[in-house]
Amino acid sequence: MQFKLNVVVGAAAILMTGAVYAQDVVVKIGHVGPTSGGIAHLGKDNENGARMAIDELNAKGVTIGGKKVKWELLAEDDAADPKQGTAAAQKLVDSKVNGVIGHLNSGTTIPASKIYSDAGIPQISPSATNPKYTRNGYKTAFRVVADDVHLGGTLGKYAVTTLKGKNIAVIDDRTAYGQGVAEEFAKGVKAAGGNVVGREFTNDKATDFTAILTGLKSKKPDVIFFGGMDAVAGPMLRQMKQLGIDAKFMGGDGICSSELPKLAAGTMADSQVYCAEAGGVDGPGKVKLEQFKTAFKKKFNADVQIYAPYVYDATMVMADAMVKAGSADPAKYLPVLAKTTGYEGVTGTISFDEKGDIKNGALTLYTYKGGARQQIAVVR
Ligand code: ABU
Repeated sequence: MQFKLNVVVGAAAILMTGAVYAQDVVVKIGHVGPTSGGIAHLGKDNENGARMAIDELNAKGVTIGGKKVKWELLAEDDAADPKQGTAAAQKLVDSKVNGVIGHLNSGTTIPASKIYSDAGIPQISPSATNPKYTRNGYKTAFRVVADDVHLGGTLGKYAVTTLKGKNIAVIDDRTAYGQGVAEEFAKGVKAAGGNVVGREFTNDKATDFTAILTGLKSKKPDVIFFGGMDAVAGPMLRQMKQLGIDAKFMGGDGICSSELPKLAAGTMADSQVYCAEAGGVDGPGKVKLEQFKTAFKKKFNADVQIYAPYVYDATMVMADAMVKAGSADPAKYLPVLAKTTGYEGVTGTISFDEKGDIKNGALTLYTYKGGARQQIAVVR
């Protein structure tokens, strides 16, 4: 006769089934993003990307050092607020997570990275693009997307050489991401011989842009770039329409979501908006990304917004390093994670450089037609 007994001792669960004896280890992966506030739809998208990876790892029955692993997701909300971001980071450190995926915003990711570094806990951001994140010398900080230098510079050049922008205006939301990407965009415009005719700013919670847009209208911009997120870009597009400004509208990855047409309440003209995701894959590798998007839709009954595939890859890269190291102890798998080379994810090939940045990061340019995001090209 068989008997079954579960004994839980600390983080290890011992399962005895007759003559079979197996020991499970519990690996805790922290995830942080804004699941409340104006960009909660992006935070939930990220969290679902992590959940997808964790569920798959559990279904596969992954072993580390010969022991079957039970993967746990500890999801925290930072509301895109730097203070809540550091509080969430400290909570995860206190919970003894083995690694962290997040945060979503550069403004939360950068201050939180010190807390993870002090605790020796590896952190991979799937979406924070401000270059400073990986330039503080923290060995625990990684990202799987390109940075704002690449993103803003490429979009600045595109505005001048492809969109033929003559009078280009720049607005940002004064966040670590928005201001940074806007500055890189302006540099890219100037390097390509373009003309920045207006430079304005708002904040990441603003809803009324009438004064800024009215001021810019007199400068007759043919392109307006916004450094910020889709929740602000949507109302800005609505107000551009109300004020009769028919300029092209550009932004970085923060506006490049599936949700943007809804946030703009149907006021976007076809091929009016151009943006870029700070990653991407082309050619045969794209099949895996499409399969991911289909599976994601089936599981969560929602389209991918922007970053979910990057969160999925970040989680899988972290798990892969633990498996290769034969340990989920941060001190043991961190050196293996840092040496990640040629990991084939759904978002392309992931290799880290000495700073923790992705090597040879791609960008995917998009426009919107018929209320849907349409890919233009993947560029490096
Ligand atoms: N990369 C765009 C959104 C996230 C950030 O704040 O960097």
